[in-house]
Amino acid sequence: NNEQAYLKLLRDVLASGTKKEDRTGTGTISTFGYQMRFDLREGFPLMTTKRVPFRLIASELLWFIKGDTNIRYLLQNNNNIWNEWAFKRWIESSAYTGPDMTNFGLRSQTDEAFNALYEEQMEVFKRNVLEDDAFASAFGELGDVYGKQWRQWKTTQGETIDQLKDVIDTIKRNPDSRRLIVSAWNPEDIPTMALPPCHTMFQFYVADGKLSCQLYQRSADIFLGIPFNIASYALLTHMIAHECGLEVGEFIHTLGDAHIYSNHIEQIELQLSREPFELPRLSLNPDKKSIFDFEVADLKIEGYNPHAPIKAPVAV
Ligand code: UFP
Repeated sequence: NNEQAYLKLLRDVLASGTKKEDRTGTGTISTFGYQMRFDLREGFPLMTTKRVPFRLIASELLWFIKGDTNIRYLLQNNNNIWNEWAFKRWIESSAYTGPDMTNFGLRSQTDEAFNALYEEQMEVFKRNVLEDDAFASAFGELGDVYGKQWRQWKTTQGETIDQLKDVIDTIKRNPDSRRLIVSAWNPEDIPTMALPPCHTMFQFYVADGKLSCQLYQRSADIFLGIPFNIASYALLTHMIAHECGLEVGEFIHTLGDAHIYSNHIEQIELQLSREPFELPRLSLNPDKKSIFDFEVADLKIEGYNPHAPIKAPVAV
């Protein structure tokens, strides 16, 4: 089934990846250039060899689709996946007066006393973003990340381009187009992003009444990031197919620097020792016609009975 493509990626990079240092100081095993194909009609590619939290994937995708770049919406949906990136900007700013949080990602994993301090500061940070409007606009903001580029790409003429709406309109009007592209990679805006986009650009393709999507991802944390990214783009493809009256085709995932962090190896061995179960199905609220109207409750996963979750430290 579809999950095998991902399990093969884990095995391939473990077997033939090269040791490579990285920005976070963690160390990786890495390969360059890799492709997986998922036939979306076979089931929804939410991995079953470890539990992957669909709720977080759904709220993050809706946040992108809204064009939102502030973590407040995510926190309101009890979604903490972007916190570290915003937190980093706060502790590096002159407004921060708490204890030294330099290099918190690595230190919180090895130093228990530091970790307690870090968790306390993170709680303060989250509370401020949720409750204080001025703080939220200053430090909940991640800069010109995905939502901004998808929905409000700045032009040199001082206007904005809604790439997502435009691509959906073109799929409806001219499905044979070979220009069905959304790009999040905006070189001018990279310096003002908390994290330069990992999922860099995607293209749609319509044939035989089916909508396919290919994503180019420049950098891929194979254990923690990729299962999220696969489910997220599979969900986006389903939602756009739903709006355009098309069936779903394939999701094709093309990776640039595909890496396994050195502190994820044991977790991967555990995952590879497990047998995959049947993939779940996605159900979209049929009363919602436009992807811009969907809310978290309109996106449901059915028949998801995975193995237990596997925890691993995230490299920041
Ligand atoms: N990463 C992903 N998927 C994502 C995301 C981040 O795999 O959706 F936002 C990982 C890739 C890499 C790190 O390990 O986050 C980003 O670091 P860098 O910018 O140095 O590539």
